[in-house]
Amino acid sequence: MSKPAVDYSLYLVTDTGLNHPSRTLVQSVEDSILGGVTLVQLREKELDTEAFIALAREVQVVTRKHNVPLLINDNIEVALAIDAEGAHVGQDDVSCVEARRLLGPNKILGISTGTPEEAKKALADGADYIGIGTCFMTQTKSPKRTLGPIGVRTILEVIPADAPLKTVVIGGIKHDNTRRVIAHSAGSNGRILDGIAVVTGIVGAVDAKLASEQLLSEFKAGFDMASQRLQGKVAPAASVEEVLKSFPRLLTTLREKSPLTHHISNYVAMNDTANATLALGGSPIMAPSASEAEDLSKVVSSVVLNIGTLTESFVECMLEAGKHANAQAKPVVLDPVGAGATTLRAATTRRILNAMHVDIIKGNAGEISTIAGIIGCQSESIAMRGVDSIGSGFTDPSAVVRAVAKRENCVVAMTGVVDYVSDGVRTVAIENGHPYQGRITGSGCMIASSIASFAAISPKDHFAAAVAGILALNLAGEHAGARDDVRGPGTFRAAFIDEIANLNPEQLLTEAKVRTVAL
Ligand code: 3NM
Ligand code: MG
Repeated sequence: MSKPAVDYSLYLVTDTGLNHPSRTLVQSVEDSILGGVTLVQLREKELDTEAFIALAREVQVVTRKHNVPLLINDNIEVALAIDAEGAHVGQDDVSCVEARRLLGPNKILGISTGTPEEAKKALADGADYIGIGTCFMTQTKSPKRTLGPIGVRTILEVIPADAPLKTVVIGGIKHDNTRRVIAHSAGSNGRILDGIAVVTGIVGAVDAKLASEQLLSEFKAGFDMASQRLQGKVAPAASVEEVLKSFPRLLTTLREKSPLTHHISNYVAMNDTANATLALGGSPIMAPSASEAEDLSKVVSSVVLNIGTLTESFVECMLEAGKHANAQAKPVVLDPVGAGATTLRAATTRRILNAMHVDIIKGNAGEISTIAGIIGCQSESIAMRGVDSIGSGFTDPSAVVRAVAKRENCVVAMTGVVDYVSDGVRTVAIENGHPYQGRITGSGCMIASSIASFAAISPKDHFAAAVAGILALNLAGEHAGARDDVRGPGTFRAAFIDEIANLNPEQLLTEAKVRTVAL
């Protein structure tokens, strides 16, 4: 008998201890298959071989009836005794090579992997698939570190696109994170996960059939998103010229609609960001409590996550606000203040990027550089960033923002003497602004707020929102800096707020020094 063809899309991994008390494990397996499970692994860490074989035979009746392959966790003896379709081994179990020798060439063999090295080894050792994990914290396992979609992507990227090895993700996979995990983990080498492996989300569900249906449909949706993106099949965007022409109208609309932006801001800049938002024509709500994030997500039009003056409760609120904003399709702007300064800030930035879709990232060169490192964005100009360099510190700043935007599938704005914005396809440099902006605290945070107000008005084109948001404040900075009554940073700060309020929408067109940066 030759090796069976396997569909890895929805892979049920069992756990008697987590099985819903309303039914037997065998019933859970059958219900889940009726709901779309394509592959089953019997994982029983507590049973001796004899009891394991007895249970496996019961489960096998169901899997054979529905023609779904059954794999046995860890215990090759059991797999051989019942003539299962294959086995799954962990890094600490029998080796992949030994398992293959025992099983022979025609059985399915999978191995758990948590690092790129383990994945490469699995490929060399003749595994059919790898289980990549742990993706998220889960009660089923308590790893020291979770991968998140970013970590999963790093592993997918070491497997050649044409290698026969299949991949599934495991650990905390639920219907509400599946789509994002699949879409976000897709590698630049064209690798997309072949499936999701789920324990609690199925066996612990009240209705295992319904849970499986939802998981499978979310997997397919995520897979479609990933393949369209990798094939470059995204809706054509407006040209930079068209975007610029839309700015006066955007500011007018912003002032008419006065969109509400949820700010999880820092203590230093909170008052300035609230005032800048008001002066621009928007409406700020400063709300750092996780408990109100869901309610707010229904009424606000955009969200700013600012990691300055970071505390655990801010982090909790940001994760909650981001999750609900994603669910409500409200744009999320991340301001990773000092992301590289401490381990906590870098880890938090990684957590945020793993936990939600960020629509726009706005940071200075150092912060964007840290993010490039977190997401594994290799670029020569990132490596070349040195202490004695000038300006942004990057030899080619536009290449950096483009690379990060492309990899994160979002808009990236890098502020500095010259600001750069890219959505991975369109890239511009903005040469407006005033040196005093760099001499008051919170001016970058105010730009993030401005971008978020514009994003609320331009929900379909976040690139336009980011450019308009930066431009508006830079023009206000120029106007304030030129005023006779401005003698230094203190008077500038007040004048800056005035000039944001005084902006004439047409000035966004007539005074803009925005140039397209060609590839
Ligand atoms: N293996 P749930 S995580 C069995 O990281 C297993 O290799 C993992 O359970 C790995 O779907 C895991 O309930 C448990 O989160 C997954
Ligand atoms: Mg495992």
